[in-house]
Amino acid sequence: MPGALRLVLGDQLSHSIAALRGIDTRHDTVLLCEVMAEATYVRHHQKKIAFLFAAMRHFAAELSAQGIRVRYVKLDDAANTGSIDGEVKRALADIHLRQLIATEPGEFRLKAVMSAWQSLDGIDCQIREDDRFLASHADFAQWADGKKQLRMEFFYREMRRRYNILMDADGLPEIGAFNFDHENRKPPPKGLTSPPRISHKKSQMTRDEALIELRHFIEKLLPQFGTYQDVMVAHEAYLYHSLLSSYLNAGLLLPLEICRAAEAAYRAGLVPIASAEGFIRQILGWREYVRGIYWHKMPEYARMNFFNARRPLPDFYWSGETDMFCLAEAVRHTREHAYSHHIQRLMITGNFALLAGIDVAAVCEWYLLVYADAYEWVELPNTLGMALFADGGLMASKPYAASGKYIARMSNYCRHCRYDPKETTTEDACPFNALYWDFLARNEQLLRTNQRLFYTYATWDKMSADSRTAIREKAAQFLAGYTFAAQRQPDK
Ligand code: FAD
Ligand code: DLZ
Ligand code: SF4
Repeated sequence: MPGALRLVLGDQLSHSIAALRGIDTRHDTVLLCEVMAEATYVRHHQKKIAFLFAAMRHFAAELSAQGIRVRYVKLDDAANTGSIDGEVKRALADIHLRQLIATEPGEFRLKAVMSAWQSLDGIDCQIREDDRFLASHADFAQWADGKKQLRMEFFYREMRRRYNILMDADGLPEIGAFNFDHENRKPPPKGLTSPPRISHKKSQMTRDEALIELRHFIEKLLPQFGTYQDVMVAHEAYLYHSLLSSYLNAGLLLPLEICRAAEAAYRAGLVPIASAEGFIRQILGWREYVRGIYWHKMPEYARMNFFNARRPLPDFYWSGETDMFCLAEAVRHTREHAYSHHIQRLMITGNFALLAGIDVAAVCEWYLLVYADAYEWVELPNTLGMALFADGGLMASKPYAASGKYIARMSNYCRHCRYDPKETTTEDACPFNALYWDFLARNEQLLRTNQRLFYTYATWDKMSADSRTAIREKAAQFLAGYTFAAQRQPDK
């Protein structure tokens, strides 16, 4: 039969997706399939699966409404083979199609499966590049090749120039600087709460609703985004964050339209430069950068473990049952909303795992499992590279290791905690303090030569031998007192 089978994966729900381009509505069929293999390769959070399946069904309905023939396979369809590979082959055979058009996958594990379609007997298969991303694999490789160290800031500057975002008429960065990060590190003022926000039921998500959330964010929250970007407040899960990552990663919103909307709000005088720039940097900079690193370095990247961290994941990552208020709070938000904001992911759960030397693969699996926006291409570099420094500094110039003093400065958590962030070795001392120094001492051979840690090691050197011993004993005592579960996962 003439016509092509056009595959749309669960995270490719964009009407402009490459696989749909040039569609012949008389002869082509679009395939979307809910399959067990994707739903179970890790035990995704229930909210993620509910959101994605609902979004897939709405997307299929939108295509049908445009007169496009859609083959939608539900998870419980009797003939469902349980995998994308199986469903593609079953559809090609059922409809007698000889052409297959797909968009490359986001995750590495599907690459080989999809490449094999190119050798299917009698099938003309095209795997198209996913051009929703703003840096192609070739762009990233060209930028990265020959560089000893990769730094997001330089990549981001190129992206700003290439897309002419927040640049002035002379081709220079708006207001004379590419980066206003120094204005985004303020501690939380007393009484800061999350502003009211529109939140659609994830089970009813469509692009139209995602656009309403985007507009609400740009108008009401973006003006303060920069100021409160790095703060953490007890009982406030969202603060001024956009909550757009799930929609963006599934394809309901596109990165460039979000950046342009933020830029337009700045140009209209509605949003200060530090907020617009800080927000755009996350999407045009960090998001593209981590995706570039992932595809540039996989599959070796997933096996890296610079510090040889092997300690099992503590039980409290699942239960939230710990006296450390910051960790209990981050896990509570994660369990309730399948969300926690960036600084909680990096400086609370990530920082603790780094300091305590938790097994890299176990931590990466936890992040992939608990968040609604989790896809390996974005989760892995953020966890393995940024939070755990397990790539030895490819992504970050020094480990994001911090003591309780940082958490006390950037949050009000410590006021709710039984521990004291000013103490290091006393009975009620904050565990992060001894763990911080213990981490630096334990990994001295690997880290002392890092120029950015020069003053940190100088401080350690100035401590008396007795103090150093007491700190290391405190850390050992703390770690020995915790239950470390071997890969326990939450009951769902
Ligand atoms: P906002 O704070 O409003 O930021 C706006 C947007 O910028 C986000 O929606 C996101 O698309 C993008 N962004 C911000 N920071 C990053 C970043 N570091 N990398 C890539 N994109 C970024 N993000 C995911 O989308 N999926 C993940 O699985 C994921 N895992 C992470 C694991 C760790 C250990 C860390 C430290 C970060 C992780 N991030 C992940 C990045 C970031 O934490 C989330 O994108 C963000 O918290 C999503 O919430 P938001 O939409 O409210 O973000
Ligand atoms: C995450 C996910 C889940 C849970 N289920 C499906 C599914 O049933 N069908 C599908 O096409 N995609 C699903 N996805 C998203 C895929 O895992 C994602 O498309 C691949 O990881 C490629 O990036
Ligand atoms: Fe976390 Fe330490 Fe503060 Fe308690 S005192 S909330 S453990 S940083």
